[in-house]
Amino acid sequence: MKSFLIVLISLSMLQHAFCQKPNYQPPADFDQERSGITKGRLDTINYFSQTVDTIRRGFVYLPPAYSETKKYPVLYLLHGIGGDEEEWLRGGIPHIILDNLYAEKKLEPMIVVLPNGRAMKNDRAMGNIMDREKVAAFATFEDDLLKDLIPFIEENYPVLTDRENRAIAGLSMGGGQSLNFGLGNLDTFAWVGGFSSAPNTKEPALLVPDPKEARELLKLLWLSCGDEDRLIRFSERTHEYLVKNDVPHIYHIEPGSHDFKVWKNGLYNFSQLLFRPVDKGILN
Ligand code: FER
Repeated sequence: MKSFLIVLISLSMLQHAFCQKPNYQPPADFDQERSGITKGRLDTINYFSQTVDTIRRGFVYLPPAYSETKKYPVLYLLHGIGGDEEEWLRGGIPHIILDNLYAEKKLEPMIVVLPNGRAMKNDRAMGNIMDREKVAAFATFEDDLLKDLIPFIEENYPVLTDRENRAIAGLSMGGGQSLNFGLGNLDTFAWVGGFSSAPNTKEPALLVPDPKEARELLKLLWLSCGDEDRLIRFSERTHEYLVKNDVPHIYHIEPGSHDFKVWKNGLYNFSQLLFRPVDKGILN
């Protein structure tokens, strides 16, 4: 009887160990618009940027059952080099993915901000998007975000303003920005996600100069990429450094290239982890 119990307990522990790592596979209909569910609301915002000295446009997605008498955590969600503040809405349909997650009660209510990450007067994704000046504007966005956009959101929406209630994530160029700005400002962000992060990602030792601080302050650091993405080494080298320096994170490589299939899946999975206790068993 005793050995039977020991076998039973060992088996359940083994199963527990194997079950902890999710496979991050979304259900087939995760991005299909559903009828009969309560939808969130999409606002257009226009905020004055001292950094760029102009009025800048963005979007805010409010959760279903949004109430001004509550206070919400905030996710800043950033686009890529070929996009602007509309890129996620056009290709990544975060409003639909998140509406569906809310309907299934799989998401902490949060406000999602979709800014334009090319912080310059003409921030349209036109002409040569690889122009030095335009690429540099993605770095300038750090100041716009911290000094102009975040204060605007905090003045105009009912949001929680501590670091543990602020997340940043993005795709490609926006993934690099999220890693650079998130890890570079741990007093502001506790949740950081990079989907297929681009060459603008700082090299690991500059990105995480103080692994102990990162270990202590980060709630969650998520890195994902498609296995056929030509930019995979920017995620890979970051992951290797984090492993070597013992900074817990999620490193998820999935079949795919540099496209919205991977980014939508990144949002689907990363968003569900936000603003709630993280099971240490899923971390690298
Ligand atoms: C580069 C290749 C790709 C680069 C940026 C990207 C700044 C960004 C891609 C994207 O955002 O989709 O050499 O340099």
